[in-house]
Amino acid sequence: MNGSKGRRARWVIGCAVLGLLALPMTVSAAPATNGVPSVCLDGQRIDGHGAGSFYCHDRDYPVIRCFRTDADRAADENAPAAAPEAAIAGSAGPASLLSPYVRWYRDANFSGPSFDAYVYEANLAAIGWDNLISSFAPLNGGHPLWWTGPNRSGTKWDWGTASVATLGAANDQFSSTDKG
Ligand SMILES: [Ca+2]
Repeated sequence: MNGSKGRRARWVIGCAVLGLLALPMTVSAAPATNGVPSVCLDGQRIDGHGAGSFYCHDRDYPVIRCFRTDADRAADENAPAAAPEAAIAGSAGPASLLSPYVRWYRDANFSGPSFDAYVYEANLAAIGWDNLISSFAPLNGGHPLWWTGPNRSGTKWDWGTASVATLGAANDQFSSTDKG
């Protein structure tokens, strides 16, 4: 089994997704630059500014994986295949072993497109989520912190480990988030 995983790791690079064999692998051959997120939808790289319309996760940061349904995202997050890929990209490989600390939503009451965050997101604009978040639910006992500016700047918001269905004055204001 180890040999099989090794072969996968060599060609699963960038946005490529196992199982979508019809995709031309050259499309996503360029690995993500460390620290600059690359956003993928169904295995194809897209403009990151559109990611707020989909169901995404950053487990393989700086590769942001997006899907058209929550179910497709869940299937990807539950699949082990991406772990060696993160190591190849020279990125936060250990993050693949972690769990998400929060799911945030575009709309109030935990509805609309959403994002499962595993890592510090210093600039939500880079992943298409600047000033969009309207509700959130901590995951795995997580304690998300929020800022109205990028890089933990501006006003800080902290609800502890509570889920928050409506953000009041903080609605559509967040530009960075991290674990508390
Ligand atoms: Ca919103």
